[in-house]
Amino acid sequence: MDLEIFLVTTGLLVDFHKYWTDYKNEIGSVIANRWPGNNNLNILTTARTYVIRFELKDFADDTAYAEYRLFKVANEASNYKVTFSGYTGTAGNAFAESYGMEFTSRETERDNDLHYYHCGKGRKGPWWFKACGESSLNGPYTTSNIPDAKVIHWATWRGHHALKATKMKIKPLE
Ligand SMILES: [Ca+2]
Repeated sequence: MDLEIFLVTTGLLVDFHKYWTDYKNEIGSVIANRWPGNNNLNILTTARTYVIRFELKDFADDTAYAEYRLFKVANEASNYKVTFSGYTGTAGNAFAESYGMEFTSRETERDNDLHYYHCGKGRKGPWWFKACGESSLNGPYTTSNIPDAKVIHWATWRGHHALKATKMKIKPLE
């Protein structure tokens, strides 16, 4: 089975700096700039065992990836806590910081990260932040390689420099 595309950020079609209920449900289209909904991710990853792969492209069109097994998103009562295991890839293990973290979105009452700061608000895009962590793929899209922790980034690969395109893909393990 081909990998199912989970999130694509390759342009400015969708503003991902949205609220808890937006992320709970689907954002964007199936074709591009999409978040499938945290409830859907919980249902999918509870029913079967999934692999997740992050595919990244910088503004020189270089690419890298990071892959994890046993990707699971907990239910809303657990604030969509994310767990996974292992790491393989070429982009570095930036997502390790997010292990066991709950989802944080922009509202004050949805600050579920471990920083005194509100990472979802400060980084302008919801994510499984820790304090705040080395990855952020729902941040503001930019058209050049600017260095800024608020942009879409994967710190173990290109530091806090903006990425041109990202994809998150999942597929059942078996
Ligand atoms: Ca916080």
